[in-house]
Amino acid sequence: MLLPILYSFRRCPYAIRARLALTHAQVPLEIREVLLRHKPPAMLAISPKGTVPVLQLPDGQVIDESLDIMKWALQQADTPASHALIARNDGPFKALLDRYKYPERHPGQTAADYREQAIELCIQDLNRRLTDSPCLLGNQPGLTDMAIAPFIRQFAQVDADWFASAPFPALQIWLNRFTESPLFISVMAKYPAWQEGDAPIHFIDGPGVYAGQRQAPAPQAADSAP
Ligand SMILES: N[C@@H](CCC(=O)N[C@@H](CS)C(=O)NCC(=O)O)C(=O)O
Repeated sequence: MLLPILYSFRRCPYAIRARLALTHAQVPLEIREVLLRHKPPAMLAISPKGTVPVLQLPDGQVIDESLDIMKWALQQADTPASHALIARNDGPFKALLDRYKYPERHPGQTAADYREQAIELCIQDLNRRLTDSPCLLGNQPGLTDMAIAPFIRQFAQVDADWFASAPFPALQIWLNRFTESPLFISVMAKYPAWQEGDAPIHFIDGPGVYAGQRQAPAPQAADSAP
């Protein structure tokens, strides 16, 4: 059976959210782990912009934006509320996150300055929303939580001690619940980089999240995805 193929990079927050949605929806697929410094020609041939994730469907259709992959997997359009939160995350918050992670690439302000701006823009508001309900748009985690959580995880990891003692209890609980969930743990399994001619690795192999080849995820070190 021809399966969709997902070009992915384990630590990339965009690829993480695509894998979350595909796994949540139990879409059987083949996963190809990509080294960003050696992108496979097969991937560049179908998506010359060269970002991961890229999903290639058996009919040849290519979806190369993580949010579009999520919407395809969940067969769901985002609501206006969800759209606003995700746009803020992917736009100005991601820009501040990059500055907070790599202040040396953005001289002029300190990491603490960038962190403060991220708090005012986004972190405070997410914490307030999560004080009102356990997930961003209600009681159940959905597209919005899956789209945003990988980026808040990176924000928390920049200075884990600081984050653990920061005054955002509802956000901390939400993030812990997310990173400890079987869904998140399953999508963080490690795979060797894919090379042309490799036997397919079935990421989701029929019903059930835990495919045969899946290795137990390694303990998390601080990630430094781009
Ligand atoms: N808007 C894209 C962004 C994807 C993206 O920027 N992915 C990064 C990895 S986290 C990437 O592939 N960068 C290309 C590179 O580093 O060469 C999406 O949502 O899918």
